[in-house]
Parts: sequence; structure tokens; C-alpha cells
Amino acid sequence: MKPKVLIARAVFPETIARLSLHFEVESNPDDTIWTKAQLIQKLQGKAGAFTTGSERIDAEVLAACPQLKIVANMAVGYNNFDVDAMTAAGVLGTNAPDVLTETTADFGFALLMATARRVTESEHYLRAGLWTKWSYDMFAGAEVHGRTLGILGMGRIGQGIARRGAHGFGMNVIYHNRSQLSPALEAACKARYVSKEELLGSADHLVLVVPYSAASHHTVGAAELARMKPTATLVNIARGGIVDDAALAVALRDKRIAAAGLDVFEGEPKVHPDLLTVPNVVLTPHIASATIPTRRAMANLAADNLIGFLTEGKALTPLNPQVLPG
Ligand code: 8YV
Repeated sequence: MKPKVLIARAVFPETIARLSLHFEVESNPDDTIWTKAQLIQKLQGKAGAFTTGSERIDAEVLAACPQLKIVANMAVGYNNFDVDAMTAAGVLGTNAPDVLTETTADFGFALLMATARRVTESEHYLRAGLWTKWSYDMFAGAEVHGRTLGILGMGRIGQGIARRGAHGFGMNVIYHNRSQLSPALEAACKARYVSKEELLGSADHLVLVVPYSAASHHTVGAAELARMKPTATLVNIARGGIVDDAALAVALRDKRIAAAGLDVFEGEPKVHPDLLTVPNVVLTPHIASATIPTRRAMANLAADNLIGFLTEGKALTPLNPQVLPG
């Protein structure tokens, strides 16, 4: 008998077809976001689950689903997993790194550009029929080329943004990270390690790419925003909760910083109402990895992990390899 696998959200039909070759698959064609109780009910008897960031796998879910052996996330971030609880329950967690790095870095740069050059704000003005004449300072934005790019969180995606800034736009790149990169990686990104304080105070454009955890909650709040240049812009493509969105809305309203670009939000898909009323913010609905080739690669990697683990005890990108057999 084939092992049973749950696909918790709508995905590519070919992903479902591929998993169905190996498993008895239950999918979610309506793309309903299940409650925890519904998720637990759907997981009964399942050996594997294919999840996205919207399914929380914690001790309560694991205790209620004793047959579960692996949960494969179609995301590089895995703050929806309680990895310690998974390890304690002997359940493997996998994520989907690397395959989205360049696409996500492209988007980070797009958001930086749109924010600095006021792309959406000026488009709204045009669409509202307010554009009646050219004027010398209309929607004058911030320079990007040659300016200082700050990156908080210098993992693979942070490095991708650094390379784009340094090599494509001649930017002076500074970064802060839990650990300093090797000299070779720093040279490839033309990036200089600085303290968090220097990063906040010196960046003309600051991009956040840190993973979310209890420790990184509100890494950027009122105090950090107060340290930034009033001309600076802030981009968050990391996770909601890294930025204190209420404090950011105040800083934007008071022009404490010039502008922000946000792809992720605290409590998304809800957006802090004050962010919807300030003009100097570009808002996108968590789409940094959203190109079809990249989303396909992410789905394939999650599927490879399920197939590899449930058929051969192997996984490509395990988060808690200590639970792998042998
Ligand atoms: C996902 C992401 O699309 O990979 C991540 O961590 O944030 C996005 O690429 C999202 O998490 C849905 O799984």
C-alpha cells in the first residue's frame, strides 16, 4: 500500500501528479486555509505533508498526528515549523532553499527601486487624473546608483541583493549579520561588515533579509527607525514581525524616513491599517519568489524531499537531519 500524503494548499497539477505516482495523495483544490483542527483532521493517517508558510506544525499538531513522518515546506523560511518539537516527535522537516535565491533577490531590488523612485505613488497620482503638467520636482525620489546599500541578514538572498547593488548599480554595500562572511564572499559581494548601529545610521537604502524567530521579532522598531537617515528607505522582504509595522507607519507619516517597500507584514494577509493610508510605502502581497519557474522549482524540491524520504529515507534539504535513519 502506498503511504498517504497531504498537500495542504493548491499547487501545480504536475506536482500532484508526480506525488500521486508514489503516494495516496489528498490535495486541497479549493486552496482553503484550514484551521488547526481541520489540518489535524486532514493529517490523520498521513505519513507526509506538503506545506507552505500558512500551515503551522507545532507540538499540538504533532501529538495529534502520530503517523506523520515528514513535513516538506514549499518555502525557504520555516518559521511555521517548531523544529524542536518536530525533532522531539521524530518528524523530519524540510525547506526549499537555493532555488528561489536569485528570483527573490531580483524582487528585493525591484522593491528597492520602486520605493526609492516612488513608482507606485506616482502611478496612483497618474491614474487619479492628477497629472496635468510636468514640474521640476514632481515625485523626485532618492538616488540609487552610487549610494550606500545596507543589508541586514547576509544569507544567500542578502548576498544576491548585495551583488546586484555593487556590480549593477555601483553601490557601496555594507551589511550586518550574525556572523561575518568569509573574505572571498565579501569580495564577491563587494560588501563590508559593520555593526547594526552603523548599518542603520549609514544606509541610504536598507534591505531586511533576516529569518524570523522570537529573537528577530521587531528587529526594526521605533528606536531603530530613529537611527536611520531621514532620507533613507527601508525594504522588508524577510518576514512579517521583523519590522514593527505600527512604528513604521508612524515613521513614514512623520517622514522620519523617506519611504518603505514591504512584501511581508505582521499578521499577513492582514495589513496594518495605518500602512494603507501613508503614501510613501510600496506594498506587495508576499510575492518575492513568485515567478512560475521558481515556484515550480520550489514545489519540485518539496516533492523531492517527500519522495526521497518516504521511499529511501533520504532528503535533499533536511532541517533536522538528526531524525534521518542511520
Ligand atoms: C513563499 C517565502 O512563497 O520561501 C519563503 O520563505 O516567503 C516565499 O517564497 C511563502 O513562504 C509560501 O510558502
